[in-house]
Amino acid sequence: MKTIDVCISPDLLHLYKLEGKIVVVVDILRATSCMTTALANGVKSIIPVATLEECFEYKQKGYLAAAERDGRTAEGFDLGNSPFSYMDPSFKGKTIVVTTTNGTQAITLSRNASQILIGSFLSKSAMIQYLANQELDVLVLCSGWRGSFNMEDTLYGGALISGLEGVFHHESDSALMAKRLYESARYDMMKYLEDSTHFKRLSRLNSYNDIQFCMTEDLYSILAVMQGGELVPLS
Ligand code: 3SL
Repeated sequence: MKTIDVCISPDLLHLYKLEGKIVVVVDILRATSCMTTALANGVKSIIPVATLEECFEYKQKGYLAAAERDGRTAEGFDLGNSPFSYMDPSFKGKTIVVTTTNGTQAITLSRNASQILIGSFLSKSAMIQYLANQELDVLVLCSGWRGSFNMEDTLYGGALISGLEGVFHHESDSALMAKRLYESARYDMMKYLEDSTHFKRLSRLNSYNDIQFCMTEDLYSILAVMQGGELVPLS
């Protein structure tokens, strides 16, 4: 049977083999939820980059550039990391270059995977349906926060494991923990997360509505896949 595993922090990624695997990168709050939202609202593609400098170089070439550091929009860029800002109708058909504190770093680190997908609760069921029909093993890479574990990304890993029970086999403690976490939280994830670090950090930054939106399940059926350095809708 195919296997599914969860890497709870990019700092632990060296323990995993990526070659021959599908890596689902997740940064629920908020990077990968924003990417899903952008593509669902007609953005043509997203170029994820690790540094502010790279992002700024693209901006100088005329690209729309989004940059977030520590939850705030970085100075000098067109937009930050609120999912609502990616719904702007004028962005339809455009490419947006994005750098964030954790999510775009995790995407960059996944480059050796056979396929890179973007995870979010917003399209959870579409991801489960897609993965169920694939032949490759899956690794869910949680972006965490500056190398630390976080609850929301691990919850998403658990949601995939739970939804793929019987189709994928899991044997690591991180996969088991993710699944148990999701099973405890699934009926009220907002309540479950309310004491967690990034929930509190974003609430302090008046981004409670963003959290609520990012924790919404199955608003979209679109999935983002990496193709030639750009995230595009999976066809
Ligand atoms: O680190 C990231 O990738 C961001 O999603 C963090 S924040 O939610 O924008 O603060």
